[in-house]
Amino acid sequence: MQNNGTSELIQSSFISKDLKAIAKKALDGERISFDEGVLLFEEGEIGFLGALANHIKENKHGDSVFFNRNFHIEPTNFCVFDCTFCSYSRKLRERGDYQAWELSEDEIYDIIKSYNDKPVTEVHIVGGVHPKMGLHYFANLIKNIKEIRPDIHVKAFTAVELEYMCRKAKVSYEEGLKILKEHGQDSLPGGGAEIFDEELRNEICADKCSTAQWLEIHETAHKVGMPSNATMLYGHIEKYEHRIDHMNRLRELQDKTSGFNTFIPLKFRNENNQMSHITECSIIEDLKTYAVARIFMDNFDHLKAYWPMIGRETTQMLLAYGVDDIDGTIDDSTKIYSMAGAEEQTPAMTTQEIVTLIKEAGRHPIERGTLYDTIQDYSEVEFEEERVRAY
Ligand code: V47
Ligand code: SF4
Repeated sequence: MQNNGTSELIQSSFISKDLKAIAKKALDGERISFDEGVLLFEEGEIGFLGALANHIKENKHGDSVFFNRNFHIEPTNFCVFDCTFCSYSRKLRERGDYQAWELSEDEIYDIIKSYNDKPVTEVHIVGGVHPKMGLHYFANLIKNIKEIRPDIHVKAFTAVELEYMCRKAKVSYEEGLKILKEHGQDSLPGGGAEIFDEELRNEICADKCSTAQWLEIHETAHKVGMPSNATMLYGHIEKYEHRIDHMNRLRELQDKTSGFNTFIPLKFRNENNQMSHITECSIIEDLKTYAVARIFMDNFDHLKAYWPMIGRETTQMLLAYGVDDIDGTIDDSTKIYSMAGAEEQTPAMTTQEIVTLIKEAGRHPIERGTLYDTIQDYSEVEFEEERVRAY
């Protein structure tokens, strides 16, 4: 089925023969190749890419846009690694810095308890890699969190944290992940992927888990029954072929395991880090990156725009470029992007605000669980006090 003018795309005289051939493939549900992905970046203008990506998105999900009610816990921002794009971490020697923290176990439980009367369904736990917080500490932490809040989905620990935990505890990834699963961890977030090209990875995050380790940890998680997400850090020193290479490696792993829930491109933000000399990419580049991701990653069901990182208005626009998910209410519980210069200094949206944001873009808001089970369809829900905006 072709809609929203997509059939005209393959007839337009402004579009090259090669792009038309790619559009036809994508519209027929055929997978596009590495070189075709690169060509989309190089030659596709945003109207063309948006129409194609939107067609694919609507075939998968109609005009639904998913969000969840969640909050983050970041146990610490002390980190043994030194990623050049990171604005968030501090070295242990910087103890006392006003922007450094390490939460005690009780502080973490108090955060969980503070949500006791709130209808959140997910807690996202990630942080810096602290040498004293190991596998058994975190396993016990998750067990206690689940005792306080048995119904909550625990999405925790990037592959970077997991690689370090397993290495220090001298267990295989499979053993480590099984221990965490037995203690109540439900899934893995997508962080730490950055950019898979080994040469670039060596330039921006040389000392943390390698590409091969990131992929192996996610493959193992899928094998032991823990689904996961995948991210890509874009808009820094990478070129288009590196973005396609990154997406291609994920597409190949997804063919093998079907364990990824969603793909999340993350725009590099340049404040307060060792890469501040790099200018942030344009909004056009954001739209292109999401659209090409939607077209290229045919075996990923969902494409997420993480609004605290990219901003609310760009998020709304991305709903026409293949995005079907905008993460959650967050509740001012993450510091990763505010410290890197994102507009959202205290990211939090009420359910009403997130629903309004989606409705303003002409879409149907659906509250989901972490694994995309529908919790509530908000398309017909009227809030007592609708926000009014003068246009
Ligand atoms: O891996 C760090 C990124 C990631 C910067 O799975 C930066 O649902 C831009 O992965 N500019 C961690 N990005 C966050 C993450 C995530 C976020 C939301 C949802 C999910 C999910 C996962 O943040 C890191 C890195 O790629 N990051 N610094 C920066 N200056
Ligand atoms: Fe540490 Fe993660 Fe920051 Fe890298 S991105 S320095 S692993 S907190």
